[in-house]
Amino acid sequence: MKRLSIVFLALAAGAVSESGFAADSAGKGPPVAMPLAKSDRELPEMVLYKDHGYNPDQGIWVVNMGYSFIGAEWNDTVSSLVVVRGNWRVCRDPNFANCRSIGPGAYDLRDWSGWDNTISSIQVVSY
Ligand SMILES: [Ca+2]
Repeated sequence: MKRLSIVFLALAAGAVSESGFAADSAGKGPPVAMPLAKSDRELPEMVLYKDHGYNPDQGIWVVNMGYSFIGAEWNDTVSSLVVVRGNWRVCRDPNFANCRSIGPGAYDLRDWSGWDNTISSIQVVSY
């Protein structure tokens, strides 16, 4: 009974989601399944920026997993990104629709016609 109360209080406080994952204050969707990391390997990593030119001033988010929806705080706001590790899909619509595949590198979305401030979902493809 005591343990149940603690879980209930944690849920009520928003400290954990019902699935047991730590809740994200930005209200992003649940993590999407991806290959498990081997112990001798680092996780895939992508860094999202709201500004062009990898400027962290207006927002920076380091991600290590996919999201079928990147959340209201980040939806349609990404203007540049850096893939540190892994091959990813970045998508203009939620649920991985209208995507392009990218590998490690730095990308200013002004260079992709019509992509600035459109990304809504991201997915790790391989790493
Ligand atoms: Ca979008």
